[in-house]
Amino acid sequence: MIFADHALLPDGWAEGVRVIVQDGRLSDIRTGARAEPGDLRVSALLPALSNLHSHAFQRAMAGMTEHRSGGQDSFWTWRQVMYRFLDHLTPDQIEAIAALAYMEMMEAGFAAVAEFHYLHHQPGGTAYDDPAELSGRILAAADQTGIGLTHLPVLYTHGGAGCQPLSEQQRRFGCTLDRFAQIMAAVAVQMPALPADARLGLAPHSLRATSPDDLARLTDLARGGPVHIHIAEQPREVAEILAWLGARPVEWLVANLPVDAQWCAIHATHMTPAESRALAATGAVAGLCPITEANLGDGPFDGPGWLAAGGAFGLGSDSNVRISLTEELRTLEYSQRLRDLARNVMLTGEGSVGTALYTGAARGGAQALGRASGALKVGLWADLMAIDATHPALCALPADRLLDGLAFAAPDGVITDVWAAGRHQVRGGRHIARDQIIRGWRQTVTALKGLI
Ligand code: NGQ
Ligand code: ZN
Repeated sequence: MIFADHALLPDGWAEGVRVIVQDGRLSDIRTGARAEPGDLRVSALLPALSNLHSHAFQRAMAGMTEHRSGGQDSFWTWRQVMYRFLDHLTPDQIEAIAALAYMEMMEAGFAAVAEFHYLHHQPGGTAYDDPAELSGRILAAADQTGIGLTHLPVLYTHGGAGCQPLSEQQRRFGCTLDRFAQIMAAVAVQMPALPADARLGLAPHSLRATSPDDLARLTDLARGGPVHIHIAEQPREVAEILAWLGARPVEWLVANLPVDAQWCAIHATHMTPAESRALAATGAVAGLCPITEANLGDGPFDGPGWLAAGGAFGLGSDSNVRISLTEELRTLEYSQRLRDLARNVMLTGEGSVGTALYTGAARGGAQALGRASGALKVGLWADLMAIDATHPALCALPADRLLDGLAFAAPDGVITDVWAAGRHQVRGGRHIARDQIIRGWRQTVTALKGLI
C-alpha cells in the first residue's frame, strides 16, 4: 500500500491517492483517500518511465571521449574510439558496468530499460561457448538491480552501407542470421529466470549494418515482440543509404518493412517532413536520446513536425554518458528552442510542457518496450516514481506545474522512490544494492582506466 499526497492519474493530478500493488501490478487506486497505518507515504507519485535505448557498456567510456587529438572529431571518430574500448571488455566487466548503469537509471527515475545489445562474441569474433554468454550478463545485471528489462539482441551482419564486410573490430558484433537465431534461442531459455515483466525483442542494428535480405528474414523471428532499429542519425548515413538503396533511410524503411506500433525508430533525426508523416502514421515510436544526440553531434529532432503528425516518442539514454531523466527531458525541449528561437515547443495546444514531455515519454517508452506500464492504471505493472514536492526546488509550484519544475528546475535529488513492477528498489533516493554495485564498479574501472 502506498499513500501519495498527490498522484498523476491518466486524467490529471489527484490528491490523497491510495495505491495497492499486488503481484507487481496496480490492483487498486483510490483518490480522496486517507493514509492508513502501515501505508508507505510519499509526496507525489508518478508513473515511472521506461528508458527505451541503452548500450550499457558505454557507461564506462563516459568522460573518455571528450578529448580532441588532431582533426575535427565527429560521430565517426567517436565510434572508432568506442570500438577500441571494446577490444578490452570481458564478460565480468560488462556485467559490472551494466549493473552500475541500471542502478543509476533507477535512481534517475527509470523503472525499465530496453538494452540494444550487439556485443555477442569475444574481441576478434571468436564465439563464447554459450552463444548467450554476454546477453546472460545483461540479464544478470537486470536481476541484480531489479530494473524491468526488455532485452533486444542485435543483428549485425555488415560493416557499412552496401554490404561492406565487417571490420576486424566489428567482428565482436557480427552474426549470420542462423547464428543470430541460435543466440535468440539461447536467450529465450534464460529469460524465465527473470521476473515476469521482462521481455525479449530484437533489433537489426541499422540499415548500414544489415541488408534488405537480412531484414526481410529477421522480421519473422520477431514474433510480435518489440523491434528496434537505429535510423537516420547522421547526414553521412542518409547520403550512403540514398546512394545504395535509392531512398533515404526512413523513406526506405517505411516502404519496405512491415513497420508498425511494435517498432521503435531510434534517433530518426534526419527526416524530411514527408518521412516524418509516413513514419508517424505507422504507429512506431521515435526513440529520442537527447543527451547522446547532443554529445555525438547528431542534430536536433523535428519535434514540432512529429507531434503535428501525431507521432509517438520516448526517451533513451543510449551512450549513457550521463544518466539523468530530468536532463533528457530538458535537453529535448532545449534542442528545439535553440533551433526554432522559440519557447514551449514540445507540445500541441496549450498547457504544461513538462507534463506533455513526461506523459508522452511514459506512454511511448512503455510502447517501445512492449511493457504494460506508462500510466497509473489498474492492471498495469506498478512502475512508479515518487518525487518530493516539498523540496525547496518544487514547493512553490502547484501540482499541475510540478513536472515543469522537475524537467527544468529541480535537481535529480527530488526523486525519492522508484518501483519496477512493484519492486521497491530506490528508497530515499538510493538504490537498495548501491554499495555492492559501486564496489563491483570500482574494481572494474580500475582495470579500464586510461585504456582509450
Ligand atoms: C552504437 N551508437 O551502436 O553504439 C551506435 C554507434 C553505429 C549510436 N548510434 C555505432 N548512437 O551507429 O554504427
Ligand atoms: Zn544506439
